[in-house]
Amino acid sequence: MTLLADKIKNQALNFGYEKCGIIKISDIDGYKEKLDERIEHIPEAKGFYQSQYRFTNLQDAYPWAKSIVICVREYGKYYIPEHLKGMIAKYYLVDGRKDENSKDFQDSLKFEKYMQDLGFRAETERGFGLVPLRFAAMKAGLGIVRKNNFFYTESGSSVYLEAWLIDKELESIEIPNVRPCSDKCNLCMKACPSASLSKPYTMNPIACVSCVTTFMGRDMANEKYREQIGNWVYGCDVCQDVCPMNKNSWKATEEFPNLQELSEYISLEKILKMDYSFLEEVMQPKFWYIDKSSVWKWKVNAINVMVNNYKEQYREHILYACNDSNSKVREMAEWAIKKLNLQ
Ligand code: B12
Ligand code: SF4
Ligand code: SF4
Repeated sequence: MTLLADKIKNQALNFGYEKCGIIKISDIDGYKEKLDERIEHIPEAKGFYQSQYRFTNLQDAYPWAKSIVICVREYGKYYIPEHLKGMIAKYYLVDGRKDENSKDFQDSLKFEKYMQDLGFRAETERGFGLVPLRFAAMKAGLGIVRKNNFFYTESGSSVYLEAWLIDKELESIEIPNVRPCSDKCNLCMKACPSASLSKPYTMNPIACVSCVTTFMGRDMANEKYREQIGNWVYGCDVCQDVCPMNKNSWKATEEFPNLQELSEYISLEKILKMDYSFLEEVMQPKFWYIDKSSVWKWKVNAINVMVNNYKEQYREHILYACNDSNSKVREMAEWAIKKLNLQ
């Protein structure tokens, strides 16, 4: 490791990252093979994964870039409101990628500026990223990928990844110090509600509850995995929550900005009564996987959970949703009434 690579890594740790590595841009070449392999195993996911091929030609897309700085940051340090567990995936509740109030976001900006002040060109994208993040983190030796496809460090899988393309040739690679999955363990696969995780190291994004409740799910009443969604309104944590390698890894020692206040506005019943201005202006910027024009999905997803686990107290709320201003919500509510025989 050069002195400069060492300096960057140390600065990342000073800014709160758990780990930081640097790989050559050409180290990412093997990702195409992994993506092709995924599509070969799960042919129905071909359409979904088409856009991921943007990660396979980084040298053409960014001819100035020489290396990738890849960082790991823990989010298992945050307190999660009890009533939202099992309903909204934990990562999305404490997602600092675009939240200007979060220290994670501020530190990311500071770290980027630090690299730029060193005289580098350093670029990232604080959404889905510019590079295949798990692959880059594996190549940098910062941890390992487990059978549930998640990237783990010593702190488990409640870590997210961030990367910058830089125009300087540098390298900083570690040797991971994490025990692999035991040959016998299949707890994550057994627990996956929709069999998206049917085999080790692969998954079907179209069947994944996390995808169905965010990007997809435009016709929930006829959704193939509707019942398997269970109680999830947005995202899914099952294959991580059951993993023994995550046991006791959630520390909950810090508050994520504004989460406690916001959580008081969220429950299945409250979602059905939410104003569209609240959904668009407060919920959407935080939970940005559902775009502004699709915020009706929150209500449809909430009705689906009410149907999957019906309680008498939901009746009036489902009836109320029959008068929602959005036709998708009205249709879902009417479908629920028939399905549950409420009238
Ligand atoms: C597309 C995407 C999705 C899609 C599809 C997921 C998928 N697994 O392909 C959907 C919408 C379903 C999704 C959902 C979620 N996502 Co997502 N997603 C991404 C994204 C943008 C690209 C992933 C991708 O390229 N997939 C294609 C496959 C082929 O590549 P891969 O999974 O990255 O890596 C595999 C290969 O590299 C392979 N591999 C490489 N080398 C080797 C070597 C060996 C020996 C083996 C065995 C395997 C192997 O193993 C990896 C895992 O299979 C990344 C961000 C990014 N820029 O990378 C986030 C990312 C993967 N998502 C993330 C998260 C947290 C989630 C959710 C947990 C959120 C939630 N709680 O609901 C869910 C969980 C669903 C799930 N089971 O994956 C995190 C994962 C962090 C971590 N610790 O691993 C990432 C890295 C975002 C981030 N900034 O941190 N996601
Ligand atoms: S996130 Fe949920 S649905 Fe998706 S693979 Fe994991 S357990 Fe299965
Ligand atoms: S549940 Fe078992 S097989 Fe799955 S990732 Fe965890 S240790 Fe590996």
